[in-house]
Amino acid sequence: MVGRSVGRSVGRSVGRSVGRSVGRSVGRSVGRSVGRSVGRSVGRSVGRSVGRSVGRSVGRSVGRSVVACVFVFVFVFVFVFVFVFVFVFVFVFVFVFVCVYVCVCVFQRRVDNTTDFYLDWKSYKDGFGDLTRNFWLGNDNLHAITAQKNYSLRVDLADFEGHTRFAEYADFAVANEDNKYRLTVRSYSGTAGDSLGYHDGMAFSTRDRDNDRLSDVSCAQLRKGGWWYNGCQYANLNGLYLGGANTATGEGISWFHWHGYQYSLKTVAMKIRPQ
Ligand SMILES: [Ca+2]
Repeated sequence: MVGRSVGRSVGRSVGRSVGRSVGRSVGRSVGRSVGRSVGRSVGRSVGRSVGRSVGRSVGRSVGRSVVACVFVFVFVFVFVFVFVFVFVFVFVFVFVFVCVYVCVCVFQRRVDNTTDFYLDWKSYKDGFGDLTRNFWLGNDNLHAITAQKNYSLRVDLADFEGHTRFAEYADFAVANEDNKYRLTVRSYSGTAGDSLGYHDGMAFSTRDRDNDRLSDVSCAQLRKGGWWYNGCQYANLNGLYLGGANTATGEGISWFHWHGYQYSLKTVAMKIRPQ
């Protein structure tokens, strides 16, 4: 009896102990496995969801920023373009209007060497420079103005020794581009001598358009200007700014009947007045 009782007691004790141990072990193992699996699954799901959400949000934000930048850039560009266009248009319109209907119009001026006048046909066609200093108003503008009515021309010259001279021509006109901006300049009077009359009837020439009377050379290239060259010139008011006496014969801003070919004048202004 005692043996059975002890055997049962030991058996139960051992069985419980083993059962608990095995149960705990299996429970932990299964728990960990299930926990990891569920954790991974939930983690992936939540990660994807959060990633998509953040990605969309960031994408939308960046997209909006890019669109805003492009919009601002286009707006500023259009604004600046329109502003400059309107400003230039109004300025030139007022200038030409004043020239045609009001008073004296300066269409060429030289005061220093800061502006290059050895330019091409297109530059002389459209005009260039700074209207407050050195400039050429443009051959199209010159034609548009002088085609309205009769104009006279006055040329004011100054040298580096403080002397001034002038030349006036009662008739002055410039033809259109189809006629190569041909010059009409007649009826001289003044103190500088008639150096421009030699150019009456001449077409305009530039470094890239040779319309002078010499077949073997380009006077514009030879004399470094844009002008109504004949064969070649007595006046070269769009020549190089060489600052007084020089050895570059005829390349400077020269007026032959006052200082000859080897003197580049200090200041020059060409003006027209409606008659
Ligand atoms: Ca030629």
